[in-house]
Amino acid sequence: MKMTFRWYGLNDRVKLDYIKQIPGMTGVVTALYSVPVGEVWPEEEFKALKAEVEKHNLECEVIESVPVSEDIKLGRGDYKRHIENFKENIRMLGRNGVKVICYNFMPVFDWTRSQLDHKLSDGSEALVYYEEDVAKLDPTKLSLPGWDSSYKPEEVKELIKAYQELGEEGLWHNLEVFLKEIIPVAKESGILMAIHPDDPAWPIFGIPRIITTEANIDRFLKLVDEKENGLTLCSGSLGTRKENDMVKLVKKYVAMDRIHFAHIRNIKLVGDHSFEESAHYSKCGSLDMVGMVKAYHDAGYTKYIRPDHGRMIWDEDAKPGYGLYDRALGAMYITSIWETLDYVSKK
Ligand SMILES: [Mn+2]
Repeated sequence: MKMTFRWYGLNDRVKLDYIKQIPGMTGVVTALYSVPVGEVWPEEEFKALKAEVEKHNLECEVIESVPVSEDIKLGRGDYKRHIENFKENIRMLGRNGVKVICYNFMPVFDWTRSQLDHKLSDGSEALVYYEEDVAKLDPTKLSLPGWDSSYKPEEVKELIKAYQELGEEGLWHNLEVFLKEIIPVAKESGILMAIHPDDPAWPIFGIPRIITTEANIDRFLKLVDEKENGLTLCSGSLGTRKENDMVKLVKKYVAMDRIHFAHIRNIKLVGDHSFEESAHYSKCGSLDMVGMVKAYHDAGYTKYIRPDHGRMIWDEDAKPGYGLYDRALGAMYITSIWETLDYVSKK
């Protein structure tokens, strides 16, 4: 496996110099954040970003994310032009040594939480999702870090209505249209596409979400049954549903060679539709972290892993979920499990 770290570019408070100091780190996962959703990424700008990463002896082989426009997900307006632009981005990234592109197909709202600075019992702050608090939120006024914040409340209202009318099957249809266009281009470009599951893994605010369960992932993989149509298996997203047995899912999809990127993090389930993000260590949450890492290790996984969100610890002031300290601890935890498994399997 290759251990990587999400990096938000030159404006990220977490510097490449710091990331390089985490033992075992091979690369960063990044994107061009200046380009509006649906548009073509300027090649020169990407080359400059990659050169900056490589100057720090880190690789730039995974993009998270190339965003998919609402028009593509809704199959309306500019969707055809946006799909062509998405293909251009795949070709450009392939030309520049990228191996994996992460994306998601979540309508309107990216990852959603009810609070970003919930104090855990050890004094650290974590992102949490409490069902009863989410029910009280006004989705038209909601904004979380990493979301596309360019929408006005009336636009969000209109989008929510459009998705409610589209429904789950309509969303599946538009995903299939998108995949049938882009996967052949990914194949030609040497790129593995890796869809990120919906976070949390259930519909919110009455709009559909589909990359949520084992049955739905099976359906997704069959829409275009090619290796290039793969997964970013995110344990903290799929793991929000108790019935998603993460160790089983890793074993199954890694054996099919469809996991191109792994997000490994822990969460503590505190209700059927409520959870708290926790430290990576198994005992801090509900997921079997060693079981998951072992499933990758047993399969001889050579692709990309990153620790996912971290808590805010040691008075760090950073983007919620994306500070340096706790994610570095997460990376070291996973790397240490991996080394131990290497060691015992050679005995
Ligand atoms: Mn994730």
